[in-house]
Amino acid sequence: MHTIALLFVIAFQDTSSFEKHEAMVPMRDGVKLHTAWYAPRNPNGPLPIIFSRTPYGIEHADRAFGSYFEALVRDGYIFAFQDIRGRFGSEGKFVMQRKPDHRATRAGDESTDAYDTIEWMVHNIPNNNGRVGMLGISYDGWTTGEALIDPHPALRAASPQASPDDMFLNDDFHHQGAFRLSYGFEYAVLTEAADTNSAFDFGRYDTYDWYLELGPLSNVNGRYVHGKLPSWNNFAAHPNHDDFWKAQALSTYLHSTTVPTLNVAGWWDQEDFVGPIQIYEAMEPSDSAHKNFLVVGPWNHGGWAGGTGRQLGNIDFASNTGEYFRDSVQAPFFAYYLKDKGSLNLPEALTFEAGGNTWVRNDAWPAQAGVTHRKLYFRENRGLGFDAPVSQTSAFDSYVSDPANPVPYRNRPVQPTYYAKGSGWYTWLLQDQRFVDHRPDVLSWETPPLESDVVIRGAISAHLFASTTGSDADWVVKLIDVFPENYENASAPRVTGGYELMVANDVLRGRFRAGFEQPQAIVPNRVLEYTVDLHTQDYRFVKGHRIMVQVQSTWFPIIDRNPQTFVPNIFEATVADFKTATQRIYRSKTQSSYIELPVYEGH
Ligand code: PG9
Repeated sequence: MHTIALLFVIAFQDTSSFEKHEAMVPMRDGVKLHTAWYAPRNPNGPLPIIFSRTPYGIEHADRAFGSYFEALVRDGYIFAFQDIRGRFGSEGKFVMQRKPDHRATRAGDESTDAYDTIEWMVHNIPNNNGRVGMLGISYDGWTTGEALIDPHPALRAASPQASPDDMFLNDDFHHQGAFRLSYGFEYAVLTEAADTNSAFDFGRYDTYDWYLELGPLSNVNGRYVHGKLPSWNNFAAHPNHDDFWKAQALSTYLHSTTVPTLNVAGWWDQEDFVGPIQIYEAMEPSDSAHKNFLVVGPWNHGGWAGGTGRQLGNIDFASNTGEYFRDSVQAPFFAYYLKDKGSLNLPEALTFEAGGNTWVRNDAWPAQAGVTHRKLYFRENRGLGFDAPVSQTSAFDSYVSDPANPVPYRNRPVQPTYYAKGSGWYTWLLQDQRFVDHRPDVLSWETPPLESDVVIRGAISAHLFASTTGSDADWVVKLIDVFPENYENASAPRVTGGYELMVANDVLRGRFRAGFEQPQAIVPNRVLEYTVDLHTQDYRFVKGHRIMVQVQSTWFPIIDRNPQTFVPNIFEATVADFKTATQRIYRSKTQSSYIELPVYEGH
C-alpha cells in the first residue's frame, strides 16, 4: 500500500487575502480535533462561518478556494475546515460512518463533534456573526448531514452534497443488496490502512483480472489484508440489511427539519447518487416551513464543484451547469440564510432535464404534475413497446451467466479507482454500452425510432418476470438512450451514430427480492417477479432516438460475483459454489416483463 493525495476536482487558488488560523478544538469527551479557519483580512463587519468536516485531510483545504468556493469568497465568509476523529491531525479513533448515538453517553460522534465545534467556533473565532453554514461533498456531505441531527442553534444553513444514505441499499458499498466489491475494497484501504490516505498496490493497470483471480471474497483477508480493515470485516459480518447498516443511514434520524437544507445530487454520480435524494425525501414530511430543497444536475460525483459542467464523459449538456449551480444556486442559498442577503429563487426541486438540456422547476420530487406512469413492455424480436404482449405461451429470451467470465461494468482497462494518472471510474456511467451489447450474456430490447419526444420525470422501476437454473441470481437492468445512426454534434464529437447512453441503471441481488433483511434462496426454474428500483431521472428521449433496455447477471468488478448457488453469506462462499446458470426473461401476456416509466405529458 502506498500513500496518495486524494484528487478532488478543485484547483488551488491564492489565499493571500485570508489569514489562516489553526486550533485543536476540544470535544465533549476530551478528544481534540484539528481545525483550521481562513478569515478575510479586511472584512466589512462580522461574517458567517462556512464549515466543512472531512476524513481526507485539511492540509490542502485551501484547494476549496478554487472554483467550488469562488462565489462564496466573493460574498465574504470565514471558512473553517476540520479533520474528523482519527484522521490526519485529529485525535481519537476513526470509525467509518460512526453511528450518531453518543449524545447520551457523552462520547463523541460526527453529530456531536459538529455541535461541539460550532459551539467553540461561535465563541472563539473573532468577528463571526453567530451563524454557521455547513457544506461538503460525499463523506464531507455525510458529516454535514450528521450535523443536522439535533443541530446546534447557530447552524443556520446546510448543504449535504452527494452524501450516501443507506449503504446496504444504495451508494458506495452496496446496491440493492449486491456488494460493490472494487469500490468497497479500495475505499476501505484508502481510509483504514493508515491515518492518512492509502491506495492498494494491485501491481496491474487493469484490475479486472486481479479481481477475477482473487476468487472467493474470503481471499481478501486470507491473502492480502489479514483482518486489518475494520470496514472489510464489517462487510463480511453484515451481509444483510441489519441494524448495523440502518444505524449509519442519515434517513434513520432526519425527521425534524429545522435547518434550511440544500440537498445536491448528480444524475451520473458513480458513488452516491441515491443518498441525497433519500435524505431529501426523509426530511420532507417534517418540512412544514418549506426549508428543504433538492437540486439534481448532469454531474458525476461532486462534478458541480469545479469546471464549467458543460460536458461529462462524451456527453455535452449545452450550458455551463456547474457554474450555474455555484453562482446561482449555492451562493445565493447561503447568502440568504447566513447574511439575510438577496431573495431565494429556489423551487422545491430543481432538476436538469438531460436530452432536452434545460433546468426544470418542480414543486415535488419525484415529480407528480403532468406525469403518467406507463409500462414499457419487453416484446418479441427483442422489441420494446407501450403495448402489452399478446402471446399466451411462455415466451422468453434467455442467456447463460457464467461467474468465471463476468461482464465488465466498464470498458477495460479497469484502472484502480483512485489511479493517480487518470481512471475511467469517474465517467463510466456515460460510456457507450455497445462495448457489451453483443455479448451472449447481455440481452437488449429496443423500441423503433421514436416518433415524438418521450420525457421521463420521476421514479423508474424494472419488473422482470424471470427464472434461473441456479438458486440465487443478480439482475442488472440498464435503461439506455440509443442515438440515431446519423447523429452528429460538433460539441460532442465522440458521440457517434448509435451511441448507447445509460440513463438509469441498477442491480438487484435476487435473494433479496422479498426484503433486504432476510435473504431467500430462489427455487430453480421458478418464474418470479423481481422489482429492480431504477431510482429517479429527468430525461428527454428525443424524436428519432430509440429506448433500449439491457439485462445481464454480472457487472464486474464493481459488483462481486453472485455464486448463483445460494449460500447464507456470499463472503463465505467457496470456489465450488460458483456455477453457471441459465436465465430466462419472460415476455408473454401473463408474465410480461416491463419498465415502469414516469412519462411527462404536461406542457
Ligand atoms: N464516496 C465516498 C464515501 C462517502 C462516505 C462513505 C464512504 C465513501 C467519498 O467520496 O467520500
